[in-house]
Amino acid sequence: MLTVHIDGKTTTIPAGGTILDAARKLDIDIPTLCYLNLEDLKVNNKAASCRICVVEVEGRRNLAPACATPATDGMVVKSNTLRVLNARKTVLELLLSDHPKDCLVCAKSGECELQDLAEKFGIRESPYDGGEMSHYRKDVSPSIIRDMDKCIMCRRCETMCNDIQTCGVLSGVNRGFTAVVAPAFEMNLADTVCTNCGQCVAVCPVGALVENDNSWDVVDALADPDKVVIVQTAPAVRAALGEDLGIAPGTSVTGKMAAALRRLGFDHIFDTDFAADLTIMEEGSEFLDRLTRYLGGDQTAKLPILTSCCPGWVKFFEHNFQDMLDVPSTAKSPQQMFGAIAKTYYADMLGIPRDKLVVVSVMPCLAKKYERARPEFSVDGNPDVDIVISTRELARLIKRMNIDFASLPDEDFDAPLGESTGAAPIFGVTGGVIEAALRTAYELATGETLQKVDFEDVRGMDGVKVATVQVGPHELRIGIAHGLGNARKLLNRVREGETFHAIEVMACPGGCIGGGGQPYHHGDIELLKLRTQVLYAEDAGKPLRKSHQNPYIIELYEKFLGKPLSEKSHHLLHTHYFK
Ligand code: HC0
Ligand code: SF4
Repeated sequence: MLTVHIDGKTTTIPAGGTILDAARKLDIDIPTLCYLNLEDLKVNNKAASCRICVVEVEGRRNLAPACATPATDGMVVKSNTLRVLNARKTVLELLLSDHPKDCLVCAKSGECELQDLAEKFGIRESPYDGGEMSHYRKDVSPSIIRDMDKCIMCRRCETMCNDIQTCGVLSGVNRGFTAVVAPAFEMNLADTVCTNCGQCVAVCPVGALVENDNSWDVVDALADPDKVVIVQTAPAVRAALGEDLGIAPGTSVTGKMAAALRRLGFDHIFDTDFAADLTIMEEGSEFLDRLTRYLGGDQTAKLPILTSCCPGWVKFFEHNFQDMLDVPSTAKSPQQMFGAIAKTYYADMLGIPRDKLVVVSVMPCLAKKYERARPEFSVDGNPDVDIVISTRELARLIKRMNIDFASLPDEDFDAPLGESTGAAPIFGVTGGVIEAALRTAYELATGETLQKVDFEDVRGMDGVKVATVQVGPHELRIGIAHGLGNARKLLNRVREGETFHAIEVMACPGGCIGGGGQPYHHGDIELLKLRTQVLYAEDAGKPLRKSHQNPYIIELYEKFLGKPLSEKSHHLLHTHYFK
């Protein structure tokens, strides 16, 4: 252990730690911008490029960056001298000299770490203004807007994309004022292998990477008297929406969210959780079909089945595992199943044509904006899902409409597409989709009632989990990964011949609760755990906890689909993948 003294306080940290580690242990606030070290998620941005964290170290002539300077035993550090303060002010003035001043209309305004520091340091103008400034074209993908004039070269996005997601899309290019982080050959994001996971957006400290905001499209739809506008909310939204609306983290806001959506003017308030139950019916049946054929010696039955509900993951395997495109489940995601059922079954119930119905999704995810725009999810140019907004965008809409969220009563979703079992909310947590599938697969395979519905072995925040589950006479080997780098590791194990029967992958840390469209979590693993608890508690509190028990799903099959994997189900609820 090393003993470190900072500003007259003393602490000990393990060898290899930095001055910043010691300061944080002492609750001494040293500002950072490029720093991003999330131990639990194995994220470590080593750029040390911004220099805002400089401190004085006794015995050294130059100021030292606290984030990148290893602590030594007995080190004496001063973090709050006038020299330090002046150096940090100069760093900020230089950063601002090459940064647009359009905070009034910046998507990150109010949540921008550079803006916060400029305010804290009382910067009102920069003496370095007036020189050259970079001007970079805006790059707009269905999910993400890159406004590189605002890039401060902290490289947090690059670390996230390359080291954690292993997508390799982003790297630093150019020099001087034109230096930015960009795809190879400065291509548009939409033309690259970007998965739209949004994890670069989740860690960008400024407004250089933001979501493609569709909230005004929702307002336009709601204002159109010729349209019936319905909304579905993803499982993970309810676990985090309150954070942006003044409610303590870890509080379920399911009822208030339904009430707010009703106040916003949606005609019917539905739930993606309904479609999560439907997904289990289709994906679970597909799994049992493949398993039965596989065990019977059918060489064409592909195992492990891979979950296919996360669109970032789907695009990732389409790019990186082209030899395995027949392995994922063909089931569409719950978002897309909801859209397909809404524009057929439900439009018929209402007696309206599909193009009179507008389906809006609220998602924790930016890739869902890309997913809804995939051409295979449209009929004659009319998409199954019309508009996707993120959790953050919904919070903004609620504020914009002057809805006092905290004082709303708890209200229910509408029937029939708003009812769900406990198996559905846990979709939003890593391990949850496979747990939900196991509950149903067990009962369908054995004909017995599952006594203990909690599959503890598939829960938890480890990047890759492997569990063995007994289903009747079969011992099933289950793999689970969250984060695309972890998914790559797991799939490479499959390629090398390791036996798995089913694998769940979610692109984002912790699953959808850590999605790129959620309130910024700043890598706070404790916050992610609180969100997780909300969803497990919602599951535990439901009277029905297995998807096949959902009475509205049973009715949907009786009245419309026939049975899982029927011709109609295949047509509406299954998809295919592209090289
Ligand atoms: Fe998810 Fe989903 S669980 S991907 O994370 O499967 O976005 O919350 O909506 O579609 O249900 C996201 C969350 C969903 C879908 C569901 C799945
Ligand atoms: Fe990389 Fe994901 Fe960002 Fe695309 S969205 S650039 S894959 S981190």
